[in-house]
Amino acid sequence: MLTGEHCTPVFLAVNPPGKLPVLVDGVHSITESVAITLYLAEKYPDQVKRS
Ligand SMILES: N[C@@H](CCC(=O)N[C@@H](CS)C(=O)NCC(=O)O)C(=O)O
Repeated sequence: MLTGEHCTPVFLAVNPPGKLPVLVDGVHSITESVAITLYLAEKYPDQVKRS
């Protein structure tokens, strides 16, 4: 963000609102931090630490 990379055409092609974070996983492009967290927890359930 400090360099303005989130405003470049390459980044805006991935996430038009220009917001971070974005997770690109193969054909999937996921925005919103909560959605990314849920996606990763579902993809890697063995890595989820439960208290
Ligand atoms: N609700 C979004 C918020 C995303 C957001 O506002 N990100 C900020 C950085 S924390 C951002 O990209 N700001 C750049 C801008 O608005 O130009 C999420 O949880 O991912």
